[in-house]
Amino acid sequence: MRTDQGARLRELLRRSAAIERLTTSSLATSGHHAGIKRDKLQPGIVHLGLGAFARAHTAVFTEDAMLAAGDFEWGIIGVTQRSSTVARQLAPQDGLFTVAERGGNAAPLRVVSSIVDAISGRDNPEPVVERIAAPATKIVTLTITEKGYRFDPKTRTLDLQDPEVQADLSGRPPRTAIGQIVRGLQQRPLTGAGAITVVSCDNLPGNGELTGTLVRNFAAALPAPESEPLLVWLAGKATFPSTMVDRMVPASTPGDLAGVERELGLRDEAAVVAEPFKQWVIEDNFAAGRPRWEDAGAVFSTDVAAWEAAKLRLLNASHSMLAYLGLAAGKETISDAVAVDAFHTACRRMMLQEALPTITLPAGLGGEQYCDEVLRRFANPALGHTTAKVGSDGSQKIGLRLLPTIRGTLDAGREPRWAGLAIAAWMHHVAATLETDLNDPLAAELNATLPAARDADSVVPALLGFRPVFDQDLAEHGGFRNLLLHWYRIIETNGPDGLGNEINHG
Ligand code: CS2
Repeated sequence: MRTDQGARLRELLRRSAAIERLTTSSLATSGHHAGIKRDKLQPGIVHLGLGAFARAHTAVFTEDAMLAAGDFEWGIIGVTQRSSTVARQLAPQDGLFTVAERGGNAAPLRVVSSIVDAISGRDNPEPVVERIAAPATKIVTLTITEKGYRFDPKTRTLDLQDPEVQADLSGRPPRTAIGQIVRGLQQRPLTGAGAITVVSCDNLPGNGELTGTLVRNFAAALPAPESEPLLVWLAGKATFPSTMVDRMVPASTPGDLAGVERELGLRDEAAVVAEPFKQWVIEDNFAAGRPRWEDAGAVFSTDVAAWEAAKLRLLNASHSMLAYLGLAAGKETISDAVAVDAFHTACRRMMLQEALPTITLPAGLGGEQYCDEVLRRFANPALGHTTAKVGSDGSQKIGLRLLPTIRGTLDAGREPRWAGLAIAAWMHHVAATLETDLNDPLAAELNATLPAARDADSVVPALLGFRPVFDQDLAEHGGFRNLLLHWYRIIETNGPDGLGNEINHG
């Protein structure tokens, strides 16, 4: 047995020593090819937040747009935020990486070539500021996740008490995304650079308007001699269109990288896997030109707010719901969770009976059809999207995804039975997960809020008092509290089967 393992390990080492790393030159001899030749590509976009989503979505749309239009001035300078890993992975690969689609109708594997440079924003903030200030840069795009904005969701303003924001305001090389943007924009009049567009691609309602507000909040908090000219410049030279982005992109696993290696014949440390579906709805408000993303399938719309509300309250809300129900039932992936009939039913009812009545759908979006499509996408067994990943950062997500539906349903005099189940499942996840294991930027605060006892009567009122998520009105709503207690008790005492029975009984 041990000899077998040793032989396998030696074989693996032999093969990985022989396998070349993905680079422009190794790719040229591999039989595969990248879309755009490196010497043609000029940088035009700085992208903050170079996670798997950005690589499988924004970088792909931008490469397709450049190829379709033959306009190669929109190369992307990617900036990693909290960790430098992706910058380190892409550097020896000339910025090249693979996108492997998983599921029915998957396209063949492709190597994406729209990233011209990758910088670690944490370790090298000055070059990030320089790149944003550079005349060649016409657009800054962002996928920094909800927590990256460092804002107060109730007032939708920058959290000026956040120590990182304060440190950036005090003049250190900026490490927050908003700080990097503002310090870069502040330099643009000095570098002779003109107008610029800042495009948020995160799951936040009114993400463009919000980003504009946060940028102005940061600028206004600088000393007057700096803030006054900057605010005038921003008003005339910067736009902040809203967008709705959609593609399910799990974190790549060692198995994913090995699969890509087998198919590509080269080692790609930055490969990403994604579902075949992708969508981008963008408000057409660009101050200094843009790629022809419409040639790559993006839709320009004057109704992005409606698209975003539909996506957040239908797709993202049920994604979170499945994550927490799945975690309570020991399901590792979203596809395993949605395969539980009762969970599928609960999700569908939450969308159809509760979320849909609270939103005005954009023209061209059929409500029921969209919900069924979303459930089908969740069921993709090849994706491996983990409940742990989707369930991370709950304190940042549930207020945006589930609470508008709950408030709307309560205001209409009805019980938000299914959205309430999702909140109870989140509470259960928080209470059942020790602070060190809870993947949430407010893990310490949540833990401090929890009483020692973990029963429904202790946990539900305590977490309802957690003000970063629930406002006082909702926390004091007796019907809502009883609903959470009801579901929490069932999750806690009846286990997954009991929960399934209760859901099936309506
Ligand atoms: C997910 C999203 O992790 C999560 O919170 O709900 O990342 C989701 O996969 C995307 O928004 C799909 O477009």
